[in-house]
Amino acid sequence: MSKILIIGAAGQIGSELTYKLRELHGDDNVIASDITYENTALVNSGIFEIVDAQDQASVRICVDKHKIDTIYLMAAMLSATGEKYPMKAWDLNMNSLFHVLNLAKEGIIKKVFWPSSIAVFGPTTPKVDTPQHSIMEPSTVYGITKQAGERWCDYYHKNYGVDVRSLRFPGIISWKTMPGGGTTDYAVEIYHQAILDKSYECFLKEDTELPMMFMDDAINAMVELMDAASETVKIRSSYNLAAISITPKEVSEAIKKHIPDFRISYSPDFRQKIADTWPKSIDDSEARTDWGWNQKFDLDKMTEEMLKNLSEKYA
Ligand code: AKB
Repeated sequence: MSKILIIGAAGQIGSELTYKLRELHGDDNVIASDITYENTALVNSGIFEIVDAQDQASVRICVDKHKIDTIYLMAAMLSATGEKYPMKAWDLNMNSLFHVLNLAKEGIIKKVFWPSSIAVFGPTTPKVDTPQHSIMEPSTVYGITKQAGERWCDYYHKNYGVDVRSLRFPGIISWKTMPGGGTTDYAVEIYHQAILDKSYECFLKEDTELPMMFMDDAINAMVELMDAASETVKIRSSYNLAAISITPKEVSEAIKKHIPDFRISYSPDFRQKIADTWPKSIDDSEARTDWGWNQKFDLDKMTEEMLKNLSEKYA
C-alpha cells in the first residue's frame, strides 16, 4: 500500500483529491498538508500536517515521519494572483517542485504528481484544438513557472529516472471548493451567484472561450494517470487534458435552462488580457490513447450537478 502526501491539500483541487484518495487507499495512508489549519473540515477529516512547500526541511520531516512514497504537489500561485506577485509566484511554484523532484531523485519518493496548466500556452500558440506539442510562449508568470516546471519534470525523468506524472489542467469547476486567484474562476463564481442572487457580473467578455472541466473528471484523471502502468505514461512533461470548451454566455444560457430569470452582465478586467492568450480548446488525444482518458461531464450535466448541490448548500 502506498503512503501518500498531498502538499497544498487545502486548496481547490487538493481538498477534493484528499477525500478521494482516502476512499481509495484508506484514511491512514493519505496525509493532507498545508501551511495553515484554516480549512478545519479538512484538518478534522484525517491525518493533517503543517508543511511549507517552499521549505525543503519541512517537506522532508513530514516525508520521513510518515514514510511517504508518493507526493501530489498541489501548492501553487495561480495566474491572476501571480501577476500581482511575480517573484512570489516564481519562488513558490518552482522551489516546491524542486524540493519534491529532488526527494524523488534521491530515491526517497517513488512517484510524483504535479499539475501543469493550459497557461503554458501563449498568444502565439494555435488556439483551436491546441496540440500536445506546440509553440509555448506563455505571457503570465504562472504560465512561465508551469512551462519551466514541465521541462524540469521531463529532465528529471530522462536523466534521473524520476517517475513524475503531470496534467495540463484547464479551469476546474466544483461546487464543494472555491478556486483562488485564477483567470477561469468566473466559471465557479457564476453558479454560486446564480443561486444566491440570480445575477452575476462576469470579469471576462461574453465570447471568451476557454477549456474547463468538472472537478470529478479532474480527480478521476489524476487517479487514472497515477494508476497507469509506467510504460503507458509516455509524456513526462505534462499531458494535454480536455473536457468542455465554453464561453461565459454559454454557461449563462445553460444556467437559464434551470433559472430562467438569471441575469449576466460583463465588466472585463485585467484577467481578460490573460484569457485572450490561452487556448479555446485542447487536443488531448495522446492522453486518450496512452492511458485511456475520457471525461464524463459536459456543460449541461455539470450545470445540473452544480445548481442542485449549491441550492442544497445555500438552503
Ligand atoms: C487559472 O485560471 O490560473 C487556473 C489554470 C487554468 O491553471 N485555473
